[in-house]
Amino acid sequence: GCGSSADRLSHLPEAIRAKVDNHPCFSEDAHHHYARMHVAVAPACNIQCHYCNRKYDCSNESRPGVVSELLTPDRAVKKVIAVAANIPQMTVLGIAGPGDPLANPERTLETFRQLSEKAPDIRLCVSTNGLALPEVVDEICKHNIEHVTITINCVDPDVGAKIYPWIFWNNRRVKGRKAAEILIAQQQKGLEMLVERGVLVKVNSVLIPGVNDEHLKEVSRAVKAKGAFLHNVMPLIAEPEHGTFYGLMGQRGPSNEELQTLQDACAGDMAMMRHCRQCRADAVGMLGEDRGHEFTLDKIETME
Ligand code: CLF
Ligand code: SF4
Repeated sequence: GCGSSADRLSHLPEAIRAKVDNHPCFSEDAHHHYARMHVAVAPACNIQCHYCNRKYDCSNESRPGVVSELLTPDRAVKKVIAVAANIPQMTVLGIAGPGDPLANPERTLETFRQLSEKAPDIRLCVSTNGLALPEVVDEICKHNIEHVTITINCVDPDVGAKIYPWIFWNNRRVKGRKAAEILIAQQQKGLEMLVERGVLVKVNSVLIPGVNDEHLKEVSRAVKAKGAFLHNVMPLIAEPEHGTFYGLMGQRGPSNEELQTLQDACAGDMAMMRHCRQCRADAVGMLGEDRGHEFTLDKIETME
């Protein structure tokens, strides 16, 4: 139903409500009052999505065609502390790229480690394609990360083979259906491990018309059954300047209507996220707002 925002959260257990009531992505209501920021510390990726253009930010969470400025963990921490001092609504720090945060475990985990010490009030959040997730779950929990997003575009390797040409796995490149099989297994395992440890998991799915549109209902059912908290179906953004869908020339993105119809079809007991803004990997501010230009490193130096 469409009750007030308080009603939307009121069915949740208190412990979960406390984790989402100021997280702008995990609670639709919170995004009117609270801000997030991202630091772009993670350049590498361990898979290839057909919809990715490596010159830009990871399209699993980001608007394609955007290049974020890469920071070292030390500089990123400096930036977070400066932004927190200037934007009191900033409650969440996310790492979402520009590549896959968990394909850069030293850089990502070092940033979290420092922040959990120096800024313990800021909630930490990370998004990933899931391939490296199972092996870092315990480390993630150690740094008090309560929110994780996994991009899951399929649970069927035949569909996956149309989305992922290859993955990098155990020091070699694996292609085709086999690659999709490994990726899917890792994503599902990571999801289970996080749920077991009480981490709230959001699943992002990129809606690719003609490739996984019909299949996403099954994805939604599967991740809900495993305990995902929220499902965020995002449109593939196919822009000419971003290059064509690498494996399928002329691939289009969905219309607003197609996106909404699918979101409605997926909506069951698990909440659907409908307020995602496909942020850049260095976004700062309320969702849909980007104040990153106010906090470039040279400006931060002069604030100190
Ligand atoms: Fe960032 Fe993502 Fe955490 Fe939010 S964004 S890592 S969950 S703090 Fe939010 Fe931006 Fe959509 Fe992501 S609106 S792209 S869902
Ligand atoms: Fe690109 Fe992100 Fe896919 Fe990696 S996970 S290939 S960065 S879209």
